[in-house]
Amino acid sequence: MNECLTIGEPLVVFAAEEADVPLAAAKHFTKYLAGAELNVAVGLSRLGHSVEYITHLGEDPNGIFIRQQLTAAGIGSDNVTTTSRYPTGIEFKARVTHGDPNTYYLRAGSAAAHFDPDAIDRVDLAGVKLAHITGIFPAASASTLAATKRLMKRLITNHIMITFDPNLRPALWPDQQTMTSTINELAKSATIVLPGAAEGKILVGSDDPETIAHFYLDQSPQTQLVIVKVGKQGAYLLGRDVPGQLLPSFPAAHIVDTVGAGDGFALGVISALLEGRSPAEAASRGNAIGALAIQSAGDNTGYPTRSQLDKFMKTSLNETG
Ligand code: KDG
Repeated sequence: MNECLTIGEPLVVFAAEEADVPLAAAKHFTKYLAGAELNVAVGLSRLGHSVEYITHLGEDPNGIFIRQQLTAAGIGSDNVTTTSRYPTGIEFKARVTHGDPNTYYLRAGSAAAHFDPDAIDRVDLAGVKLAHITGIFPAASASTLAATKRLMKRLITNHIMITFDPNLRPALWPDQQTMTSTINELAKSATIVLPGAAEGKILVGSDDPETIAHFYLDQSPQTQLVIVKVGKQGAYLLGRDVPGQLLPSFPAAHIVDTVGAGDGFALGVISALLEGRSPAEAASRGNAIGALAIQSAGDNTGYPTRSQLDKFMKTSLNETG
């Protein structure tokens, strides 16, 4: 089995070429692979880590595209099942020169949303060191929520580290209260929680990083570390044995597209931890990959190779002293 595992809904994203026009007016699109957890898997594999992806794909051209991309990226797909009954999810993404782009999804009732929770019992966990879970997959349907809970239970029983990114998608939840209580409940099973400060405002009632970190550490003995993404300021880190500290962000030469930055952050944290780095080094690498992610149009196309990462971190740290 691979050293890392993740479960999620893969998407084909059509990213508009024309900048600063509404999606309705865009005529030219480039096709990319997307999906928060899959973005992390793509980045881990690019950095030389072995990773397994669990999902359910439609037997349609988009499902075929995703499978080809998984193979090309070297991601383990023994736990990728298919169905001819439901379609693979699709996302359309606008292009903007400032801020976050509008997105439009065709994912309700997708193949991934019909993931069978019983499939979790067949996942081989031997050798898995870390599993990455986000709040997107459990939002897709009752069965994906059940599957996520079942997987987290198995991971805890097998003493496997869990990183959890709330990745709030309000449109996928029936209401904000359900979203908040379910996400916070899932976070209780995580070893490391990776919320954004703006998400903290919704989930915890405060965007103060220290308050958010204390909330997640206090609510569960399972949680050892919280790293709060604080946008341009970087990331705030607090753990049971780790004093609170703010790790500064890395400069981005230019911003092309902000989507995928949060997954890039998770990728940096996870890859560094798998390599035995300290929590502070992990958060710093998260900041670095977040900065690289926003310099590229695809959701995961900006994630670095090992040499690109080393060069970027060295150059940026030298520049900032
Ligand atoms: O975090 C990036 C993701 O938002 C993107 O790749 C698509 O999974 C996706 C989603 O739900 O938005």
